[in-house]
Amino acid sequence: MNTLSIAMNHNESLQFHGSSELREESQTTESHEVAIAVMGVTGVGKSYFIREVSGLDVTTSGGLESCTSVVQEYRFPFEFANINTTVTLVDTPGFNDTFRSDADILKEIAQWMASTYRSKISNEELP
Ligand SMILES: Nc1nc2c(ncn2[C@@H]2O[C@H](COP(=O)(O)OP(=O)(O)O)[C@@H](O)[C@H]2O)c(=O)[nH]1
Ligand SMILES: [Mg+2]
Repeated sequence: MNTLSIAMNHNESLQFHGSSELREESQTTESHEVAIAVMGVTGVGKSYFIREVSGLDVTTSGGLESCTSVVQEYRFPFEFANINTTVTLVDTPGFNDTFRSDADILKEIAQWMASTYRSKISNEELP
């Protein structure tokens, strides 16, 4: 699975982070799974963005109090350049959270990445 992250901020700009490996792999292999972590401070519009892009039922907050308290995956089919892909947008607890520290949130995101990577390895080892 390819991984990418999107960092959102209140200036309505999106920063995309991905390795060159991602770009090369996308062009040369049959890898049709992409996971994108969406990160940013609480209230910036992460859940709203995921709902608009995926068309899935994603709960957004009414204000600055956060409502995404754990990492959540939203998986949907997406056609890109005539290739059918499956995209997983990962809604992450916002930094500057009402109830949790940034370090705690970063730890949870890292744990999600590690477990996803481990499950990818074990899937590939299956016959
Ligand atoms: N009109 C409009 N409202 C937005 C947009 N992005 C976020 N919002 C609103 O801003 C509030 C916070 O958004 P949310 O996605 O819950 O923020 P999150 O904490 O980053 O997940 C919600 O009430 C959203 O409806 C946008 O692009 N347009
Ligand atoms: Mg949210």
